[in-house]
Amino acid sequence: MTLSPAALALALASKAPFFSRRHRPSRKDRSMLRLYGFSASNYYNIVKLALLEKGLAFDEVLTYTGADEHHQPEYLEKSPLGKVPCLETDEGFISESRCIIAYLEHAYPERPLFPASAFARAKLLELTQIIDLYLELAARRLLPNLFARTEPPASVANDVRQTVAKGTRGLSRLARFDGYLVGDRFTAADISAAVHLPAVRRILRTVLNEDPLAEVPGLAEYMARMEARAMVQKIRADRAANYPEFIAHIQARYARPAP
Ligand SMILES: N[C@@H](CCC(=O)N[C@@H](CS)C(=O)NCC(=O)O)C(=O)O
Repeated sequence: MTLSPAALALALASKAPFFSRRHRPSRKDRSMLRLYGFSASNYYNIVKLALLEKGLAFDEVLTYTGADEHHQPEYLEKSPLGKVPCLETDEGFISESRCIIAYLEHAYPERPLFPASAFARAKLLELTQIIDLYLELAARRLLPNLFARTEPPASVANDVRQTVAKGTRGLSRLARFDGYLVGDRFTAADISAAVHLPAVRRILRTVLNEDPLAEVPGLAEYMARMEARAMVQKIRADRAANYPEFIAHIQARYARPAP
């Protein structure tokens, strides 16, 4: 990398608002949807995969993390915690991936991502919540170590290990891996698994050299079926293309000043 971190941060910051990619499936648009974030982010990809699987037209607005009072403060008007993803609709902005998916499901009921029955829907949410809270959020604690290639403190490593072990047991009890995770068609549960589980495994393998999810019977075959889906392949390709720029952003935005 030849640019200084400060120059890079500036380049990325000034590029973000103008960079926009358009997805226009054949169906006529009813409204404008713009997705803010970046393709290396798994939470961004939860919403992106939902939009793609539902066949909705949307624009992507490249936006990185790290917004605060001094850096891209206008983004906080869209996403109050400065997190990605954020969806712009005709009525305003929504952050938090689950809330965005809930909105999409109500506003665009065609190609549903949730089962019809209230109970089945709640069971699906129970499963995605286990993936979010006990697998993804736990593994995420090791991201600083992944990026900095450092060892986590033993207490953090142990906490993560225990939470992921608990989440893995819960996932095994609740999900079926012989078809789709819930019911007999692709749902938001499959989106959660297809996007978050590879991220969790990558983080744990790289930082702790462990992969508890590898021991879940049927998961490998299930993941292979998910990987074969055209829209999953699209988010994988977009993630790979965005990853180097995302890493440059991390280095520029979060690098500690020299002591
Ligand atoms: N609960 C949020 C999590 C989103 C999230 O953590 N996104 C990451 C990128 S993958 C982010 O914006 N991190 C920056 C931050 O937390 O300030 C959601 O479901 O959308």
